[in-house]
Amino acid sequence: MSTHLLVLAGGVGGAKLALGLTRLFPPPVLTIVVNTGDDEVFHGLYVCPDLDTVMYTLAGVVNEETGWGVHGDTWRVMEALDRLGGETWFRLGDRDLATHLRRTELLHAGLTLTEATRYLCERFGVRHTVVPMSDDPVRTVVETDMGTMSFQEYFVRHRYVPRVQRLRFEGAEKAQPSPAFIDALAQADALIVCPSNPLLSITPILAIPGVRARLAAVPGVRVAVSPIIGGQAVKGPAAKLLEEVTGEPASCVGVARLYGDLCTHVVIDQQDEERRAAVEALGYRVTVAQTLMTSEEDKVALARLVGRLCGALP
Ligand code: FO1
Repeated sequence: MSTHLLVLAGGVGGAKLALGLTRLFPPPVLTIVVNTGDDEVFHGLYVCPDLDTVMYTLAGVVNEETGWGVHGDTWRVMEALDRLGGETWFRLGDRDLATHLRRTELLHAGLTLTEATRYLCERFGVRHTVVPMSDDPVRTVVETDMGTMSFQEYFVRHRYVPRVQRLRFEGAEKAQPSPAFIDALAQADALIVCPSNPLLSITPILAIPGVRARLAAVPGVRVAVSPIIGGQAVKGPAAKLLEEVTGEPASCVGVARLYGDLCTHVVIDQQDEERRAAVEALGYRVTVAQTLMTSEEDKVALARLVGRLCGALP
């Protein structure tokens, strides 16, 4: 039986599987490591979209419609800012702003991002370990046919319309994994790569020196859930981006190829049954399942399947 599961997550898809896992495993079993390449400073505030998406989802306060931000949030600050001629293309809700204010205060007081995240999670009643991939700044920079831009400019301001030529993870070469990530790399009996955008959410984590090799050395099962279903992304630019960067039509086969030696198992959706043999040909054990997570039961069901594959559940 596995006792420690290392979970890699990015935005909305990652948060959903993470929620399912937290329903099945007590806090000491899981370390949820989250991408911080999307982080950006807005209005002087330190915003961590993926960490917050996971935290809000586990706390049960996420806006289910968007997958990010706080349920029932209001926009009075954005409205006022707009009247004052401030930049409002990145929409920060009033309650969400409190998170960024507090995080920024804590960081200015000298806490690391790991410590600030632990503090915020405690305040939101999240008992499981949610940690940034690194306490050092790593920024995803997107080189496109419309110029080089920050991740959020590409994703939100330009609605991922620009054609991506290359992704860079600035600062990654000097970054260290966060302390809890280092511990989990040493202790984990299995690895779970959530159905997050492989290029935007998982590759930044893998870009930290030594991480990819140490993940590939996690004993036992290392399972990735494909976020591409029937050639399409459930949400966001994953399919478009995979096509632009790899030059191939997006599919679970492309996702599996990208993960290479990182994983031993891949979970693909039942709509992709016909691609099973192609993924197996890459050397993976393949499980076909319903991977679309709409209800809480779906999230728990997928988490149970992944937990069983890892040998952590009977
Ligand atoms: N996504 C949008 O499409 N538009 C927004 O205005 C926006 C604001 C925002 C504010 C806080 C936050 O934590 C996330 C926010 N997101 C927004 C989502 C964010 O861009 C993405 O979730 C990730 O960075 C991709 O994983």
